[in-house]
Order: sequence, then C-alpha cells, then structure tokens
Amino acid sequence: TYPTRVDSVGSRPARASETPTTLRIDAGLAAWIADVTALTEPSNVVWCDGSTAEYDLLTKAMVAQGTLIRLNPEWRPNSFLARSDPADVARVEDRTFICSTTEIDAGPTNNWREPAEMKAELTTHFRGSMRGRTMYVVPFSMGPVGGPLSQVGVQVTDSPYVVVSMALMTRIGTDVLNLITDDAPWVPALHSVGAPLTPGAVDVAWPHNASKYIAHFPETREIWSFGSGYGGNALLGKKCFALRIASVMARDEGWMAEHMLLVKITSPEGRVYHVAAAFPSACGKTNLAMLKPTVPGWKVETIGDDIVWMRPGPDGKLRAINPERGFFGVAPGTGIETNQTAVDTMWGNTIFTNVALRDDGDVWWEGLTPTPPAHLLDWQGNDWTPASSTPAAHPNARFTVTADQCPSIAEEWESPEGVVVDAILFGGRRPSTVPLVAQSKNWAHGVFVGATMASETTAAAAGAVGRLRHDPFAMLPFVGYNMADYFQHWLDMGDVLGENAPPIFQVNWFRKNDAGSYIWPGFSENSRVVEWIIRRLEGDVAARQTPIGGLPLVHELNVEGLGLSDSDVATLTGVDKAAWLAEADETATYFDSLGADRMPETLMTELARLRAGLAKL
Ligand code: GTP
Ligand code: SPV
Ligand code: MN
Repeated sequence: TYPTRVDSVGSRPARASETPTTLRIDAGLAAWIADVTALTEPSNVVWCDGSTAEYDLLTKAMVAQGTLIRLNPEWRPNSFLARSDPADVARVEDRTFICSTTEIDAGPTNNWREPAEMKAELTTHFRGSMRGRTMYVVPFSMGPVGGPLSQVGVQVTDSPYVVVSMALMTRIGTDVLNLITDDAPWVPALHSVGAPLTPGAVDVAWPHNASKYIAHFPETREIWSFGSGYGGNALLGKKCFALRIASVMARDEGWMAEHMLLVKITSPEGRVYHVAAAFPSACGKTNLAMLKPTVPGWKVETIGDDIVWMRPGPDGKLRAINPERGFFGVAPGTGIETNQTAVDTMWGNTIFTNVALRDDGDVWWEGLTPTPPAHLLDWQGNDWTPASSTPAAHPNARFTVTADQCPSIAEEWESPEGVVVDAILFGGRRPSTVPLVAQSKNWAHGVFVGATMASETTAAAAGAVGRLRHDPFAMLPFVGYNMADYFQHWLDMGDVLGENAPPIFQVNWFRKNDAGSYIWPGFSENSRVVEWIIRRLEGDVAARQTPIGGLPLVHELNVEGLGLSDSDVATLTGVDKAAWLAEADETATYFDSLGADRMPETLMTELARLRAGLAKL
C-alpha cells in the first residue's frame, strides 16, 4: 500500500502530477484526473486506498465538521447518523438523463439530452465546483475484484460521505487501481455536490446544489453527477453504473444487469436453489433477500438485495452475481417483527441517513420497534414525540452496511463466477388485479409479464407516492437505453438460454381488500409462496392454467393458521376477468407509447393471446 494523502497541498488548485508516486497509475486515468482537477479546482486531491485507517479518518473529520453524528458506541459501535438537506433525500428521476447520440436510443422512458450539449451545460456547473474542497479519487469494483463478471470504475467526488458510503457499498482501493490499464475498460464517474467553498466560509452539514443532474453517456460509458449527495444520485457504482451503464454493456455483450435481489434457498430435503427477483424501489427486495421462513425446514440465505448481473455460463446456464458489497436499505418498516435479519446486520459499522436519534444516542425509525420512544430528535434534528404529526424518520431513510455482517449471508455470496439462477420473480405493489403468485407459461410469456409490470410509486424517488405506474422489470428508472430494445434483449437472452432459461413467476404481496388493508401478511409468511414456487420447479404441485399463467390450486397453497377467509384466498389465487381486460387495454396503450415500430412482435402476440384467453373465461 501507499500513504494516503489527507494533508492539504495548499490553497492553490492541485495538479494531477501530485498523484502518489509509489503507485503505477494508468496514463488514461491520470489524464482524466488531470482534466477533472483543472475543471473543478479542488484545493487538494486524495487517492483513496480503501483502508480502515482512511475510513476512520474520514468519519472523524465528518463528525468534527457536523456531517455525521457518532452514535452511542455502547449500542451501535463505529456507527453514524447523517442528516441530509431536506431538499436532497431521494433519487431525482426528473433530473436523470440518458445522453445517447440519438434520442430514440434513450427510448421514450428516459430524459434525453444530446451528449455534447449536456457536457457543455454541465461543464459550466462543474467549473470550479470543488473549490475549497478535497477531491477524492475512489477506484471501485462492482463484483469481486478481478472476477469474470465484475467491472471497474473510478469515482471522483468532493463528498466524504460518498467516499465512506462507496467503501461500504463497493470494493474500493488499491487492488482495483491495479486493474485499470489502457487495454481494460473502466467507467469514469464524476461527482460533485456542487457547493464550492469560498476561503473562510463555514461549510454546511450537507452541501448540495438546487440544480441537480444525474447524467449518463452510455456510448462512452461515462457518468457525470452534479448537485446531490444522496444515495442513487451520488453513489455512482450503484444505479448509475451497475444498472444504467451496465444495462447498455449487457445489451452489447450478451448479459443482463437487473434491479433484483438474489437468494439461496434450501428445501427441507436439502436441495439448493437460487432465485432472483425484481421488485421496484421500496417494494420488498431487501426483505425477501433476508427472509426468515415460517414454513418448517426451509432455509433462505442472502446473496444480494438490489442489483444482479447475470450471464450464461460455460454450461449454458444463467449465472448471477451481486455486484455490490453492502446494503443501502430502506429503514422505515424494517424492524424486529418484519426483518430481524436486517436489524441484526446493522449492529455496528453502519451509516444511517435521515433516521431519528434517540436520547441515548442510538437510532429509531417507524417500524423498528412496535412502540416509539417517548422522545426523539427527528430526521431533521427537531424534537419529536409520539404525538407529533410528522414521521420521525424520513420515509426514504436508509441504512448502509456491508453484506458480510448479515447473519443470513450465503457462503457463496462473493463467488466470482456467480450462482446458477433457478427461477426469476417479478413483483410490485398492486392493490388489485395481480394474484399472490402466478407461473408464467414460458420465457416469452414471462418477458411479457416483466414488460407489463406496474407498481405504486414510493419514497425512494422524489415525487408523488402511491401512484400506480408502469415499471417494466422494476427497471423504469434504470434502463440506460430504449425500453422496447430492452424487452427485445430479454427475449434474445431466452433464445440464447434455450431450455436452460429459468422459469418466471409473478408475485404480489400487496393485494388489498375492500377495506384497504393488505390481504396477505407478507414478510416471513412469503416463505409459503417460496415453498409453492420451489415445489413447482420440482414438479410436486400442479397449477391451474389460466390466461395470466399457472395459479396455485387452493388446497396446495399453504395458508394454514393465517386466518384468511375463503374469499381472501380466492382473491389471492383468482383471475378477475374485468380487471384483467382493463389491464390488457392499458398494456396496449402503454406498448403503443413505447413505439409501435420498435416493440417486439412477440410481446404483441402475447398481448393478443392474453386478450383472447380472457375473452373465453
Ligand atoms: P430499494 O432499496 O429501494 O430498492 O427497496 P427494496 O425493494 O429493497 O424494499 P425493502 O425490502 O426495503 O422494503 C420496502 C418497504 O416495503 C419496507 O417498508 C418494508 O417493510 C415493506 N415490505 C417489504 N416486504 C413486504 C411485504 O411482504 N409486505 C408488506 N406489506 N410490506 C413489505
Ligand atoms: C432504489 O431507489 O431502488 C434504491 C435506493 O435502491 S438508491 O440507491 O437511492 O437508488
Ligand atoms: Mn433499489
């Protein structure tokens, strides 16, 4: 290793020649760092080595500066609370851009800007944007370092909060730097909070800029992010690289980058299966990834909770890795009764963002425990009591922690070659229409089900919550190219996989009754659905074939002891003809909006089949 330079190099702008001399730095990387340094004018440059000493130094500095609050080490060792600016609390989809050369390649679902124009506009924002701040150079790997399915990038950022978050969420440091050579592709990821400091000025706890841009250049595989310090806007390895840029790489190279969890399931007979599941943001991926089954004999272990990269292996089977190193999980609703495993994971070494602070120096949020403490400081630092009318934690409050602390982590979670995917699940928040579980008829029908997914919006993105919207494959905000082309890529992967293509299932934990309450208990009880799915893979249970897929026979779905009425079970396992006909009409309109000339014929045929099948019911 080499000494990390945390000392200031003075008030003049740093020069790129001031890179560590003990390390071999790729010339292309050095040139990029020189350009970025000249553009953003930081007061010093730090090459991050990913060491514990570096992490500790950064957290200490942030505590002194006010960005982090150290939690009581008795309850939560080496853990911190960050309170973001109230105007910077979630992904900003309306400020997220796909800058392909032609607009059609960004598809109708993304905001598009012409690349040169966007770079010109952003250059004016980045000019001098790091004045008075330190610029950190963070080499990171998505996936195990050097793995055959892994990819590397370098994030430059002026946010130490982003550096420590990247350290938890990705593999950062010197061994990654060694992989960056002029003949190996790497993704430059430029980030600034956009809040230059004038000499003598006092910094704020959470600097950001009202003008935000999350820009992607898919053809040149570059990311430029300006103005936000939060989550998916700023930790550029995550949604920006591992989904938006990687989806383009995957299309070009014959693999898949998906918004999915990944679990290992062991049946009571000891047979092992791996299941990947795509649910939209804040729709239950982390919870299913850490499922504690209530059904005796079943075991679920965690591999990933948000992103999966999949590629056909030498044996022709689909192999998947979790490209991340940690979890950036939703705090509210995550508690001892719903996800004990997550609670156990964050025993220490955790960064909490926008949760409430207890008087004893620990954290709290809605749903952590059944009874709120009598007094808290809310996510903005204001006094809060159970009588308060606002939530103590922001609805998109998050915990950031490495996956190796998770008690349910599978031993193969870092396997560089990945695990074989035995089934794929699609789900979302659907108060009506969609049953608890349905098995797609075949790959093409499964792709149709993925393409027609819809879900209620959540606090994970800025904007209205609870609005039903199309969210194909849970990838609406994350596909880096034309949506119809992305559907075609899924169909093409089915052709490549042939008989190795894993069966596809649709699930819905969020069906509501007329009174507006969830019918299905969810959480640990989702293991009953997992059991049915695995039994289908094994051919042990039958399915009732319907136009929307194979549904459980009522007596074969284990609902024992749940207190569900016969009509509840009928709702969960039935086909509501009128609702599905309306859904089909809605799908036709949606497909049309994606470009009739570009939409794969196969999916139009699936839609026609659905309508014909429903008509006969
Ligand atoms: P992102 O990290 O934003 O991609 O979210 P995610 O898909 O990982 O969602 P997560 O598992 O964090 O769950 C989000 C919210 O949904 C939490 O408040 C959970 O408590 C709630 N939730 C998860 N699973 C279930 C379920 O089975 N039933 C119900 N009713 N709520 C659930
Ligand atoms: C999501 O919104 O899907 C997340 C959180 O997982 S973020 O990293 O902010 O994208
Ligand atoms: Mn997510």
